[in-house]
Amino acid sequence: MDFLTFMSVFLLLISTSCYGLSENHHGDEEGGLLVVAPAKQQKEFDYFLLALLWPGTLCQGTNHCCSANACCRSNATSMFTIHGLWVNYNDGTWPACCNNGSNFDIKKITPLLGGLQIYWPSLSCNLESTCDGGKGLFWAHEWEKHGTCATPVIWDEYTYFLTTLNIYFKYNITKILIEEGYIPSNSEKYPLGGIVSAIQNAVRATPLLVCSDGAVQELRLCFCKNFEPQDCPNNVTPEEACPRYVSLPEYVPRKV
Ligand code: U2P
Repeated sequence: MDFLTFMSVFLLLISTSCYGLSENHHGDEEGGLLVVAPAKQQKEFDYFLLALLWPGTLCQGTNHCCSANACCRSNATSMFTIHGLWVNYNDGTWPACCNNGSNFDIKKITPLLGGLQIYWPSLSCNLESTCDGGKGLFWAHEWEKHGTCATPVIWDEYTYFLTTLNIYFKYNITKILIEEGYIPSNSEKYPLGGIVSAIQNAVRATPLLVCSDGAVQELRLCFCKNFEPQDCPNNVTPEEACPRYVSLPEYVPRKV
């Protein structure tokens, strides 16, 4: 699909109201967080979730370097990077690996690779699991696990990555926080409520933050199927929950 065709589909989708498209289709979840089922049995998802990573926190755990690992880049990555565009059910579960015939093919996203390397890098040297039980790139994991379940809104790999980049650029969370005085720092702590309010004001929806040892590790934005922002359900586990005051560590390039 070329860019103009994509934008036409995108604009068509955003002209439809959020709630008109968001029906609750689930009903046979199994109580766990992960529901994996063959495509034919898969219920349609309820909402999108854009998961962003904070390298300043995640890269603190880096103990091995390689060229694929953005934690090892010499220029500081002082911005949220993309984890993935996920599709969830309203009850906190999500579908995964919905189309085994749709294995990741890097050739399909050639025009996007420059942007993906900067804004959607791997923060690890390890390969990730793929839906056929193998190992592959971070992008392969995200497309196969989450992207293949985004039908009927997103049907193909190129549109999955382009849509994710578009939403990421539209809601520039790093810029929103810096403008409100939430500057990456290895000494400051910030009120969680202040960070949430800054994003609510800019995006008009409530994000969800995930922490590790009191440091912001991930920030999630939720969207209706027409990509209008919606509040994220507060369904993080107690281990992932953020304290009332959080840190936003500065990225320190690794030398390992
Ligand atoms: O939170 C741990 C991992 O579970 C998957 N996850 C979490 C929340 C959610 O709403 N949807 C979802 O898929 C993510 O798995 P990954 O994409 O990393 O394999 C998340 O990292």
